[in-house]
Amino acid sequence: MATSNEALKQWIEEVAGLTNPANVYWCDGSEEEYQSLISTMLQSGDLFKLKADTYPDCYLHRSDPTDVARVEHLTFVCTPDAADAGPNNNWMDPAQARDKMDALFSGCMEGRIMYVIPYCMGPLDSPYSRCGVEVTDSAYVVANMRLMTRMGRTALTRIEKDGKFVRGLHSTGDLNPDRRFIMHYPNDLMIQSFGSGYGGNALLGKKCHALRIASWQARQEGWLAEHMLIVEVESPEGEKHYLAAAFPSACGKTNLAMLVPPESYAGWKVRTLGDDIAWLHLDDSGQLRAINPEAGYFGVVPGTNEDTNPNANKMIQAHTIFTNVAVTADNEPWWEAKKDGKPALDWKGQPYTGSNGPAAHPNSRFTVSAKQNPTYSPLADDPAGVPISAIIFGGRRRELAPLVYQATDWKHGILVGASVASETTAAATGQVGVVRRDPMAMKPFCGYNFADYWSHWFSFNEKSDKLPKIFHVNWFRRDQNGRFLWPGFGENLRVMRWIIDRCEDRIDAVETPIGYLPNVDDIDIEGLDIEDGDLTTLLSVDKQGWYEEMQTLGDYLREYGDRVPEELELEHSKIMRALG
Ligand code: GTP
Ligand code: SPV
Ligand code: MN
Repeated sequence: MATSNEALKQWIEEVAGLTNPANVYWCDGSEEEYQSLISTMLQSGDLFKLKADTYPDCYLHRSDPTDVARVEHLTFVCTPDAADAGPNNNWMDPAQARDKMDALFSGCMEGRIMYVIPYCMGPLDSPYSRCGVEVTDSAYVVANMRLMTRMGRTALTRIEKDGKFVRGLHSTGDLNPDRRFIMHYPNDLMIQSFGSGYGGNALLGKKCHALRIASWQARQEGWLAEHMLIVEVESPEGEKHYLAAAFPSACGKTNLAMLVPPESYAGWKVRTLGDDIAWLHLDDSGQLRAINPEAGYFGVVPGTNEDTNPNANKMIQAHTIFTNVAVTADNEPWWEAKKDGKPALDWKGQPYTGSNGPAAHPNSRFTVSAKQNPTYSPLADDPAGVPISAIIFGGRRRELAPLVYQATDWKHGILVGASVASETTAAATGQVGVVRRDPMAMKPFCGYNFADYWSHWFSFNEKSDKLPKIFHVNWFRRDQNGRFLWPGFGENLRVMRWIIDRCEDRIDAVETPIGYLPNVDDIDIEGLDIEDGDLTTLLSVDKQGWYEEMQTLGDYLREYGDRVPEELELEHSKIMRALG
């Protein structure tokens, strides 16, 4: 496949010169191509075929046991001035990073095929979409990119029309964790990733492009690239709302985006627009609109079953690539909380004994086309995106954060977003269960200084008087015995209903120092199995606890020095005063 884009042609020649592959292959994105990649990987042992009767066209990939999650400590933003990357990112001088990476890439594809993947993030015909080209030596990456993005010939046509594209160079290298780096050069719209074959490290359209590079572009161009799901909620009366929610990794986006209404919510419909990333633009009328740049899901497997997420459970029964799950004796995939079968081999392919940790890796994932989702909304392909009524922030907090509260206005909402803190999860390497600051759920993904990012959020206040209302939720409150106080999953619709009623000004709320909370009677618990007093606990504000929380937030904001917008400091001191 040739291209009329000279810059692309030249870059591919340059990269081939550096990496020295046996072959250069331009991906066309066809089904035949996908199936032929699958055959190659079945032969090479990169994939295992799962039981075809029950899991047709499903495969298992076992990644290297040292390569099972994002590596935040090896991920860098390379801007000429370190201050532009900010304290929220690892930084390296771009020239130094280039030298380091070029040395790693030199000759690294010898004897391998170099795949060229043109891809489009967002509907092919949307003015909000942006393209990229990923060059990789991993057939697994190509197959995943086919499920996750609009890739191949159609994307190349758009690139030739746009002229502009993000360059991403990836090699699995020798998977040595000491030679693993994920570098971003926002000024050059370029990514270099070496030494990992896993998810967010290797599928460069996702976190590297659609969040880190896109957030940088978005600031320059006046839009937002966020770690948010997009979901449609339709009431029995036919009233539709679109909500965008930012939760940190493995904190419930996929589940909320695919929610199935509880029995007592007959007539309510929930449809999925996106489960991980939203690009948000103001239209000419000042309405914030969202597109999902992705075309598939790379979702957490453990915990998925017919009760927690029946849609996902159905969705991953065909045409799915599983990464790092266990298998049963008759070759069905298996993971913790799965209701049938039992594990024979664990995620490493070793006999499962029960004494060697979980059978499926806690960050095992499914890759599947969004079209497989039984509640897929065709509006995900609408070039104009959908109008957003509410932005919801949330985290995984066993203490303090109430079930839901509302910011008093956009500016306060930015403080609420900036104050997100959450227990770490298996989505990134490192300790699990430690509360850390994760502003707007973007800590690992904002491609520039958070202080500048908050200023950018404030700039929207001057551009529109129709901005969405902002909320904060927490599905993960627990009692002293570790029991979840809120049933979560499908029941979260009850909270979304309150949020929608607030957006429509149909319902009043309790004013507290941290924002508006629901009257206890206004969260519908009909048909819900919840213990007396739990809802009251979930909807109360611990003033002393919040005062301390706001103090630590103040310390955190001070790490960003003079660049922190004055408006944010003002919002912070308002809350401190109200609590003090
Ligand atoms: P990334 O893909 O890493 O960005 O994660 P995500 O935010 O899409 O997380 P996901 O929806 O996959 O949820 C991760 C884990 O949280 C799974 O194990 C779920 O079972 C669990 N989870 C999701 N929603 C809820 C909830 O409402 N309550 C409880 N208790 N657990 C939940
Ligand atoms: C996340 O960690 O937030 C993910 C998975 O969505 S990955 O693509 O690996 O980043
Ligand atoms: Mn994510």
